[in-house]
Amino acid sequence: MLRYFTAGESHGEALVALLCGLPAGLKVDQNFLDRELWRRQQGYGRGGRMKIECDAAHLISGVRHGITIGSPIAVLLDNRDWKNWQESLPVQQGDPAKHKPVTSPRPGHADLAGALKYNFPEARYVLERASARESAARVAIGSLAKLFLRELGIDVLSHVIAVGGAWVQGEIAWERVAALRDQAEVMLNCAETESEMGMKQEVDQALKTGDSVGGVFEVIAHNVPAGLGSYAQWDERLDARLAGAVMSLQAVKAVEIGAGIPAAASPGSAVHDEIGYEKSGSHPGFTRSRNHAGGIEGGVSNGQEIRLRGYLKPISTLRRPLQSVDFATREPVKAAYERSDVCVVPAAGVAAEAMVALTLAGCALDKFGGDSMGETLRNFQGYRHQLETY
Ligand code: EPS
Repeated sequence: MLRYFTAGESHGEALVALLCGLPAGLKVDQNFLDRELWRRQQGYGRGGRMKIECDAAHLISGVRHGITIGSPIAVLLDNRDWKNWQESLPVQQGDPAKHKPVTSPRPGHADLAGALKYNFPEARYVLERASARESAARVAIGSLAKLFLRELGIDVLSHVIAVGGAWVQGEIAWERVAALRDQAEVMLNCAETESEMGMKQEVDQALKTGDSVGGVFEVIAHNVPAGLGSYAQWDERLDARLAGAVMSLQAVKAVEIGAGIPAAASPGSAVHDEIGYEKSGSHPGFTRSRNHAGGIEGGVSNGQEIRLRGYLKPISTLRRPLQSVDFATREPVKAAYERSDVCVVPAAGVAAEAMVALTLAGCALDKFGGDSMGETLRNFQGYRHQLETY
């Protein structure tokens, strides 16, 4: 069973992630981990914080001599910004005059709900943990899940299909999304140049007006075999597990699998993916006319590409703040403003890749088991053989 946790506050000393259940003997490529962390930090519309941070995964347990050893993996990510917060957010009591309370909650942020829940008089502690900074820790362990999935031939990537009102039209093929992975500079991680320029204009407009802008990313899991997940019990359904995993990311307000949203308004004949069979050729097997199901039917992967989309609300910290109330006086005031991002859709896509990879790795380990990679791969090959000779 694959289990994971994260800890850490946005302006604390470090983020920590703990991943338990990866088999022993998986090669760990440090450069890959750090590249994934770099990818999450990119994108047009990020704020000043990304000029401070330069995320790197410090593996402190569970990996020796470049391979996993079956024990829990702990990863540490330093917050470079910590040096600017040591006096205002010390672990010990410190000097209360130097604390930085957040005195008016931002609509859309966790500020008010969190303060009410934990009975805090202001929102500092709430936003420190609710912050999307935490997603860096998920990317660190998600990249380990990706390395595991690679051994099974599975690859997971994202691309941006909308920022504000600027949308990509039609489906983007896997190869075009894969080509984005190695880009040296990331604008909006969009595979279509013209749409990306439209997206950039949406961000520019938000920058100019002191506003923020959301959008949609798509995550594709390529080469997933049929049979991950199960319809046998509600919490074993792959679509439910993926939707929950991606929805858990900061600012995601909706998750769509395949053509989920338009399908609701279409007749069944226009939605379901007709089944064929290819008898000849090097890969005989079942075929599909299209992939409206997004690679999942009945909560089980069906052998098609898994495609899911995350819908991101605009960032809730606004330079031109909305109306709020002062925590202490209850008088109307503008919501708090601290340095912030204006658009984070590409970064959220990378974090969603991590959540999809962790979910698929968990499902694969549920199915194939194994304490060592040799054992897992042997079981996996046996299952592949079963599929190929079905
Ligand atoms: C965030 C606010 C900003 C973002 C942060 C998420 O940080 P700061 O308050 O330090 O300017 O940059 O995201 C990250 C630090 C990150 O690594 O993604 C928030 O309030 O959610």
